[in-house]
Amino acid sequence: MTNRREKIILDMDPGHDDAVALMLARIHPRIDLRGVTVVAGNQTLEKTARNALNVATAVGLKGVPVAAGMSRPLVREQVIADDIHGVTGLDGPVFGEPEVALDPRHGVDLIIDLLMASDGDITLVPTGPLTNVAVALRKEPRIAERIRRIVLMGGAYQLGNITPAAEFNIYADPEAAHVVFTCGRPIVMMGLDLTRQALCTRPVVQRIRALGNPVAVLFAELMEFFTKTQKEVFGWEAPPLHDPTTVAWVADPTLFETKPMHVEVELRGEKTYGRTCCDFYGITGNGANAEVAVKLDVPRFWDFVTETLALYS
Ligand SMILES: [Ca+2]
Repeated sequence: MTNRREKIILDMDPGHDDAVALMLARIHPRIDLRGVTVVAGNQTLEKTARNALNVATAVGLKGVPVAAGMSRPLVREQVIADDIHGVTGLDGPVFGEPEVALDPRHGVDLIIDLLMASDGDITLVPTGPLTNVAVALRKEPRIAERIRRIVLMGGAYQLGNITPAAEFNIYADPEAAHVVFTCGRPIVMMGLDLTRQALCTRPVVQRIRALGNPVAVLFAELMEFFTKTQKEVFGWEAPPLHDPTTVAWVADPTLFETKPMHVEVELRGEKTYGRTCCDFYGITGNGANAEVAVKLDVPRFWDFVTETLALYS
């Protein structure tokens, strides 16, 4: 592995697991966080933007623009995940007034500006619905060739979580996901098949809380609420920590096994709207358009998260 820092834009809808993704991206020595864009998803844009500023303040984010993007999906009616993330979208901890302010630019324009000014070396890391990325691709198609790759949390080749067929981020804006999966750039997909291996158990939370720094304590507070709702809705004893797997892949892909697959988003199915149809066995003969994560090295992943959060003082 080289020592090169990977430039990323984190596009998120915080969200408990998005918050942890930002904690990792802000401080990991292999990650060079160039911008944070916010999208409606787990909650309305007003709330996800506020949450992004709260977490940005908590992790001491400085000199990195945070911009609010799309407030609605492209075609479908809006769906949110307040059953999982609460009324604020980040229920649990109590935040003061944020010290980080929103960049005046629209999130879509921030994505376009950063990519057009780059040497094609920025990885997009979306951890919410793909509305911002899709609109950026349509508004300025020249960005496509400048995207190094897209490492996203979304979809599933097995079971969904918002419907039996679909995962929340894709279901919340299937048409946007279609734009992204057909954009022609390399995609790494962290679907539910992978993220359900990243179960944030009580010993994991205790180990991280014991780090004692304010970010580690915030992690523990977030996970206490997240554990409760994931148990109520899905019966999980420990919640899957979906979004941080994206940042972990960028920092250390050896934590994961991936499999090339052709991924297509279902846009017309009555019961399957928003499903990522992943051609696991290559039966369509369509070439792969994504590396789909299939296996997580669980102990090393939690070491990665713990060691990264230990970098905070
Ligand atoms: Ca998210």
